[in-house]
Amino acid sequence: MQLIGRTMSPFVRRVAATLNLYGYTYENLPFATATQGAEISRFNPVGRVPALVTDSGESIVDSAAIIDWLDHQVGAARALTPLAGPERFAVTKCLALALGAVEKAVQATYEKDRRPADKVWPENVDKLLAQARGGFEALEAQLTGEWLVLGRMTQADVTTGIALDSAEMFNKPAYEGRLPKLQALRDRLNAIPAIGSTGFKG
Ligand SMILES: N[C@@H](CCC(=O)N[C@@H](CS)C(=O)NCC(=O)O)C(=O)O
Repeated sequence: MQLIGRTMSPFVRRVAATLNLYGYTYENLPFATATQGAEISRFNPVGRVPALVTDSGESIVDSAAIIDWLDHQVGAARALTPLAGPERFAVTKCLALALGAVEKAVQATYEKDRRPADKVWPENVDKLLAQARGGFEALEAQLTGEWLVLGRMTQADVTTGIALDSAEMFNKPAYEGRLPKLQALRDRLNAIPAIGSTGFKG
């Protein structure tokens, strides 16, 4: 399989970590969204990462669709998101918050760094960061035990840890002193080689 995109993207990274946790080997094609849009569009007509090219040559786009496909490949006993029932909803509820928060964190970075200086709208950067913090703070409030839900590591934990890593990589001061429990969870997750090894290294 081929994973398209750099693990600097939290969406790519959560797919990379999930592939590792499920024991798949894959080739990473680390195309950059800012400079290699044409290459990325060969795999995803929407021009975004990640895309996953399966062994049969099919390209699946969007981290949620890719991870759902992988979950069904490994089956209910190993899937990090339960395939059905109330347990699935418990995980997808957290995923919506984590993905929403990190989408806002990414948008804040695009707003700041991808526009000509005179076209940056600082109030919008602040709004986007406040939205990102809102999502992470809701997850912080929910974390009362070792894991977010179901008393075991699920995709909710994997994605939340990766989302927080990315948000802090983009803008550490924005989250300082607000998320101690999530930061501890993230550190424990990064100690798992399948997850920690996917961290962006430049
Ligand atoms: N919902 C998508 C979001 C993917 C996404 O926004 N990827 C960003 C990289 S972090 C991207 O490709 N941005 C380039 C663009 O939108 O032009 C997913 O989960 O895969």
